[in-house]
Amino acid sequence: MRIAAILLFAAAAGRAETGYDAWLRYTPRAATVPAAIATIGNSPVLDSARAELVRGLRGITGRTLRIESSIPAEPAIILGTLANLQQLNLSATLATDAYWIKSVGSNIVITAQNDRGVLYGTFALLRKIQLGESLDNLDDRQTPRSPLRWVNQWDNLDGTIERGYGGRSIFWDNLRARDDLHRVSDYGRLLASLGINGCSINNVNANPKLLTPELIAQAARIADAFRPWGVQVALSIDFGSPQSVGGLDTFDPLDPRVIAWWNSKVDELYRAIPDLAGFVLKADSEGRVGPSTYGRTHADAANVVARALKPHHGTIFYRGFVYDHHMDWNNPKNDRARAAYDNFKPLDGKFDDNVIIQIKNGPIDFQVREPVSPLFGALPKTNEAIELQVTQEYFGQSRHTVFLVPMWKETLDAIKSPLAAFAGVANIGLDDNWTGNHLSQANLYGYGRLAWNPDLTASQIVEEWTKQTFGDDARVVNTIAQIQLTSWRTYENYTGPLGLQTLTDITGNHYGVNVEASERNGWGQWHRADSQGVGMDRTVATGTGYTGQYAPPIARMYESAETTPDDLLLFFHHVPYTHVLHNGKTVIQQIYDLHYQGAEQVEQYIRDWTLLHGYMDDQRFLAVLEQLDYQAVQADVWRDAVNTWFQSASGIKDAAARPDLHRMEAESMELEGYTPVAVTPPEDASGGKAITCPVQKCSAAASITAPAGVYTIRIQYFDQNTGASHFRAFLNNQPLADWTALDRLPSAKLDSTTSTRLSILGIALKPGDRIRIEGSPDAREPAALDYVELIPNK
Ligand code: GCW
Repeated sequence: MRIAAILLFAAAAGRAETGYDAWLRYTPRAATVPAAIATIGNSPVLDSARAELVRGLRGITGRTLRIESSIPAEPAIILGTLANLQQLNLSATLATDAYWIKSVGSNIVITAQNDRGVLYGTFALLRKIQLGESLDNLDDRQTPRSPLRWVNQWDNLDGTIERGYGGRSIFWDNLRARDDLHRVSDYGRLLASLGINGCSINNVNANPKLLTPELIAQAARIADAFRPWGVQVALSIDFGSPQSVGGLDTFDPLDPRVIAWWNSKVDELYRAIPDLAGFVLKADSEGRVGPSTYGRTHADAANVVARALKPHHGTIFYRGFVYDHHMDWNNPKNDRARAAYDNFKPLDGKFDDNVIIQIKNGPIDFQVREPVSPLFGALPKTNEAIELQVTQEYFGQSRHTVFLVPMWKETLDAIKSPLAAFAGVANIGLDDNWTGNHLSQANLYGYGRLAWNPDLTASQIVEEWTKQTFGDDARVVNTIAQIQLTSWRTYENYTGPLGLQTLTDITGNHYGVNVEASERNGWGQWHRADSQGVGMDRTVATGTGYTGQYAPPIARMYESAETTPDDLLLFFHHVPYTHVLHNGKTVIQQIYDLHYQGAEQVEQYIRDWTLLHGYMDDQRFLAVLEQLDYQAVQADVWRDAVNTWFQSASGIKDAAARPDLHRMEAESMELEGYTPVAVTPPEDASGGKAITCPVQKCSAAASITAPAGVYTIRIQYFDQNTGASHFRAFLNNQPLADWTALDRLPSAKLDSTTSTRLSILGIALKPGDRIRIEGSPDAREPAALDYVELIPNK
């Protein structure tokens, strides 16, 4: 929270702008297009295409297209499948969902092999217009690289979303589909604009009830809402269903009764949802049941379901995310990264042709940086899908701006084998702007664009997205592109550089810092940092042997610390803190420096963003400013916590000179009522301590010793989710600020997750001035304070 900035800009707030339209805003611009539209053929999907074109061009040109049902004499935009446009003598062979936009005389023809392709072509034409591309002599044929491009919702039937940060589910509430499903249709439109053709509508940690008749009927309503946008519904299933909802005494995939049960259940589903796309299955993973119960293989499990789907042309995505989360951490040969390959490699060739193995981009679990999963390309006789996580579980959970496309690009560029499908764990919910943060919409956009064409570059994608979402003023486009394109590196710098993985609370909320949370437990996200060194030895020579899962040239590169890129050094090697990196710095100094650099980069984003005031609606401008401001605070918290932890573990001091922050620890101030408490883990609070107020009102005061000057006063406090404490700050007894701690931060504890601050800008101070803070607890939140810091104005 940044007091002066918010007040300054709030005064100028204008038209309400929620961000609901995402990248489909269709704002006015010059465009010369025919005045009529002719749609040849009839279907709900073609109706959507026509309606979208009318809506889009009305927004862009201010004119409403005249609607024709046959090709008129005057110029028109003509929509129809190749089969329906035979009179135009267009000869082409187009794959399913591919489209062709072609100038024919003064007409613009949008055609495809199927209606959905026509819809995709329509969105593509509107995108071209919004990007200001020329419409002369159009001849653009686009074919999606993979036939199946899905999003996975991790939505629970009660309306919560696992790892969802954009609000509650748009699909479910209270064990039913929502009564009002208009958000589902609107989401279908967003997905169609990207060429996404499938959506699994419930969490992979699946509630087996979904396969009961009552809920199948609910799922059918969702499928109806999506259908006009060409998005086919899929379901996440629980492998124990034959027993838990089917009433059998077994779910053994080779038992004839189980086989019969799946067959009849799938037939029942297709009666309710004739275009059901298929299933997603998480089995034998993180407590989900699977074939191992009966000593069967993943192929046995996948195939029993695949064979039931086969007559209906359905597909099963079987997740490769299978590992033991009770691994003995004392055994240095144990390695979670090996799991997917070890489990699936021996089964290559055993899966039916409508099974797709869905593999996360990296071998662990959506960490801030991982190498590419060695399973890609290792199953030449099996269909593979890549699973990308659009929702920012380990990436600041929509409170931090992290544009994931550059990371996905590195992975996709490294995968040389064909991908049968894309699966993206979506980041949307009921929030007005869908994703909880305006800039996080770009991740959904980028996922969809890459699923269609993985050769697009990150810059192309961010530029397209920005122009459509925020307009094409050069300052806006350059600033936003620059922030987005560097944001992954920035986040990595202040969370877990050098291949450490995200140093977050692995057993908790996956949000705040907790360097040791990954160790001494069975989850296997170990970095093995101790007093001597850091990193996981995954080499064949002395470690877990993981590097041997890669093809020889890659295996050789990772086998030696010398040839492993610094970004992944600690993922593959255990080294002393004094190990020298390719850039000449020691590992420990690099950890310190990158954390400072990352935090400073976020400060720079704020300065850059501030210059966009007036270049967009105030509502989105302010929302992003506030979000970046909060991110900067969290980046400092991360920086201080990680650096403190490594300093105490390694015993090696940070060699760089850091700016004097004039920090006053709360526990060293003059306290009335407030009591010092130890914070766990200690690195989460400055000096390892905070102060809490056990009574109705407490205060902490101190005299300033910093030289006279103008400062930003930062008050670092804790905002738990157990109440809304009230604070007041005074300078020489004059009121300075007054605020309530009611941000939505995902923790009830005093820790890095709840550590936040208020900044008061531009205050003239001189030695001897007194700062006093009053805190009043609320419910179970004790108005805790960490420190007060004075930042001199530059
Ligand atoms: O990253 C982990 C998440 C779980 C998730 C699991 C998975 C749906 O923390 O919340 O469960 O991955 O991908 O199955």
